[in-house]
Amino acid sequence: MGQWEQFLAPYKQAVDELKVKFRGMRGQFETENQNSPIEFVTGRVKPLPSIYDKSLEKGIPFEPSDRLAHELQDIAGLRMMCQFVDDIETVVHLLRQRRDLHIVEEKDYISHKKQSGYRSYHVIAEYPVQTIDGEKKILVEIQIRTLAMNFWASIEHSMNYKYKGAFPEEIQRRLQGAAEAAFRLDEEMSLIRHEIQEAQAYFSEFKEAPGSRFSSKREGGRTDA
Ligand code: 0O2
Ligand code: 0O2
Repeated sequence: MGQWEQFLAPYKQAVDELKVKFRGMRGQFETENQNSPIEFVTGRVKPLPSIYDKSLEKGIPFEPSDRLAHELQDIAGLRMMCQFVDDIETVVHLLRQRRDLHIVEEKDYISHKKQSGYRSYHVIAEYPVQTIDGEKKILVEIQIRTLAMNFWASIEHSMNYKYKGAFPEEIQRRLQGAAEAAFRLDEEMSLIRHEIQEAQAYFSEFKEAPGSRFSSKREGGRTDA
């Protein structure tokens, strides 16, 4: 096994384990018929070219090392997407209570958005991975954000690839405007949160009822087959 492969193996294991655990949290809310603050969870191990870019940026030698593991906090990355801004605090609270990880830092880019317009809540945690050589503690970065924040970040991230961070002024201005529009969308949705959740509960109950077939109001709201 190559040196990098060996170095990254516990990160892969951590991402795989935490995806199952965090998706399990959502499942538990569903089983208990509660609105889940978690909409969906993704995760990835940072690809080597991105590790290379970031180590160059931070002036760290590009080689598997303790220094790299300590200074690149997002080699293992998880994302938890929420419907509403308030859910983010709920999710962070749930993470703080967990005994299988230890939070070492929190970065609130929601109250303090980045200059780009980026909003998200980051939790850096130490997570113990059990390996055949014993326990290995590694850092994981958990990004918690709304669907609207995620939409904006994904678009901006791909634009970054094209412009390599050097956006033309007009694009930068529009992206900042779009970030504010996304935030206003979050605020508007929060105002009707109760109605949205009632409708979602009704929809899933209706959809799952034996023998029922969902049909829209436009079709007369018929439920018979
Ligand atoms: P791109 O273009 O680089 O974004 P599965 O567990 O099988 O359901 P899968 O396919 O293994 O799912 O991966 P998952 O969990 O759906 O998410 C992978 C994608 O999410 C990756 O996209 C990452 O970009 C993104 N991602 C998820 N979590 C993080 C995170 O914490 N940090 C960062 N930076 N990215 C994250 P791709 O496929 O690599 O494409
Ligand atoms: P990728 O491709 O997603 O992995 P620090 O050392 O704390 O000063 P660092 O390590 O850059 O700075 O951490 P920071 O700023 O908390 O951001 C880490 C990750 O947050 C980034 O990882 C992105 O995933 C996301 N992020 C931060 N700022 C932005 C932004 O302006 N736009 C978008 N789309 N995402 C952002 P990477 O390694 O940059 O990228």
